[in-house]
Order: sequence, then structure tokens, then C-alpha cells
Amino acid sequence: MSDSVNTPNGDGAELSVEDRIAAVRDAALAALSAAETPDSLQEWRNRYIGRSGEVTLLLRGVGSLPAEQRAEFGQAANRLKNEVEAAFDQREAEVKAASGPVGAIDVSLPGRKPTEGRLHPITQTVREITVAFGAMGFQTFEGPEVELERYNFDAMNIPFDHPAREMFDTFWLDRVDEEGDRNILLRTHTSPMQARIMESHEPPIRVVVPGRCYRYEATDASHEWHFNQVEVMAVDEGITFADLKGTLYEFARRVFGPERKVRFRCDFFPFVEPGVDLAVDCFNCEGDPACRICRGSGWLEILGAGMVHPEVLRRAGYDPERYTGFAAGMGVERVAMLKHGIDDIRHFYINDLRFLSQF
Ligand code: FA5
Repeated sequence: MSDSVNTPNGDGAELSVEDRIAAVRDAALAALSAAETPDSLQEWRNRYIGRSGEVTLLLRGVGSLPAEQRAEFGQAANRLKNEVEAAFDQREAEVKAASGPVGAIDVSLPGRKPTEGRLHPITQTVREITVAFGAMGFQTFEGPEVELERYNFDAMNIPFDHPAREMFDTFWLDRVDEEGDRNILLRTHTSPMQARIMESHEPPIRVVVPGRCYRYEATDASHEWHFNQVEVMAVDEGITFADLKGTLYEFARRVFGPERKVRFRCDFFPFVEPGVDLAVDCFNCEGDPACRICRGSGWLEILGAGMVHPEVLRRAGYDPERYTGFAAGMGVERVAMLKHGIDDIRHFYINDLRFLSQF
């Protein structure tokens, strides 16, 4: 590179350093203000400040100048580079602004439907169950998930050494009372609410109590370590086992429809006498021994029930000679599985939106 070039109009006269730089500067700025599209800006960038652009070459030529000219030329070329780069940034912003904001709204396009939230299928099922009982005159109550041992077990006629405590493998809270005993737990069933409600209310009582329960147990297609129950209880003078059967049949008819078969069988729970369980025919098989839902029995148990044990009435301060009652505790996930034909309880809690958004 030499320190003299032809003038832009080609008259052969030699240009000073200032004039050469001024000539490139004028040409670059004129071309820049003529650039009106992103493509023409890109062309400008290549021509002046790209790897072989005119300004870049001027700068690169500094090294080959005679030593006494390098400082002056180098500084001037650097100023030029900074000036045209700043001018480019400004022009680029102007061109962008003139072509409208990125993602501008096209009002002629059809609108986008906002995603709607919805209730979890188990919440929907809880509501369906409470509505079915509500229509039969039952009020809805809620109670604590973190419960005292006294309500979860003792008030339900399950003393410390009763084998039934083992059926309710339990999550205990890390807290001990004055005697050094752990006495607070995650409730294993909603039945403690029977005692809490009887303690604070006079008969007649007709209540349903939905809520979460927790058990320390291995999960499988029909068992979760946490699940929901709805407790049902009616206490009054003259309540009989016929009331229990009639109410639960009517519930099953309302929630599952008249075509579904329902079965009562004797069962044992320390807080009822007599006790039963209620099962609905398995939606998944016809007694196939390999069925993973009902294990070939053809039935899926959804609730335990019975006449409230006289001891439970007495502990709550009721006279068992005067009052009788029935109670039931149903598994909400099991009800939802039967209603919707879901073959694994764990689907409800792995939070896969492809599953959940079907409900
Ligand atoms: C009880 O929990 C009793 N409290 C029910 C009861 C209430 C009996 C009132 C008599 C009077 P059980 O452990 O069988 O009983 O549970 C009741 C229902 O909860 C079961 O029929 C089942 O539907 C559901 N259930 C129990 N364990 C699980 C579990 N691990 N996962 C999902 N559902 C469960």
C-alpha cells in the first residue's frame, strides 16, 4: 500500500492522508444513507468494514507505510473505522424501526385460543362424589391432614397394641410429647374426622369429608403412598344397616350409572360393627386372572363401611343406646379409575399433561 492514491475522479493527482481518508469516509457515509433494507446494509458492511472492506484495508495498510507516517495514518484510519461503525449501527436501527417491530401483530390473523386451566381429575371426582351425597342431604367438611395419634387410632377404637395399626403403615412426624412418644402423624384415613365432628356437633349428623391420606406402602397399579378418601357418616336416632346399603347403592348409581354391578361383602374395621366393603365390577377384564387391576377377582374395592361402633360413639360423648350411625371411607382414585377406565393409579400423579388434559 502506498500513501498516495488516485483521486476519486481519476485525475491522477496524489492525495494526502487526510484526503484519502476523507474520500473513503464520504463514499462510505453516502452509501450508508442510501441503504434502506437489511440486504443492502449487509452489502455495505461487506464493502466497507468486512474482512476485505475498504476501511479494513486502509487500517491493514498502516504497517506497510514508512515509519514516520504510520502514527498519523493509523490514528486517522482508526477514527474513520469507529465513525463508520457507529454510523452503521445507527442506520441499522433506523432500517429496523422503519420495517416495523419484530413480531408485530397482524390484526387480520385469526386469534390464538388462550390455554385454559382445568381441575385435576381427582379434584373433579371429589366434587362429583360430594355433589352426589350433597343431593342426599350430606354436608361437606374438611379436616387436618397432619393428625394426632389419638384421633387417627385411639378414638377409632384402634388401641396401641391392636393389630389393625399394622394395616395403616404410618408416616410419623419427628416430634415427641412429654412422655417421649411420637404422637403426630400424616393421617392414614379420613375416619378420625368421625370423632372430630361428633365431638363438636349434636346429632342428627350427615357429613362427607374429602381429604388426602398417607400410608407407608409400596405402590402398584391400585395402591399409592398418598391418595384421597371421602369419609361418609350419618348419626341419628334409628339409623340402621338398611340406611347404609340404600345410601351407598344410590351413590354408586349416581356416580357409576345403573348398569355397573356393586357388591357388598363382610369386612372388619375396629371402628364399625358390623363392617363391610363395597366393590364395583372391574372395568378392565372379565375375571381374567392376569388382570393387573383386580388381580382376576373381577371386582375393585372402593370403600370400607359399617355401623359406627358403640365404643366410638361413647368416646365421642354420644349415648350408644340412643344413637346409631353408619360410616364409610372410599378411595377417590379407585372411583376415578372405574369411571374413566384408567388401568394404573400412578397416572394421576406423574403429572403428564397428555394424560391430565383428557379430563
Ligand atoms: C379405611 O381406610 C377405613 N377408614 C374405611 C372405613 C371408614 C371403614 C368408615 C369403615 C367405616 P381401607 O384401608 O380399606 O379402610 O381404605 C378405604 C379405601 O381407601 C379402600 O377401599 C381404597 O379404595 C382406598 N385405599 C386404601 N389404601 C389405598 C392406597 N394405598 N391407594 C389408593 N387407595 C387406597
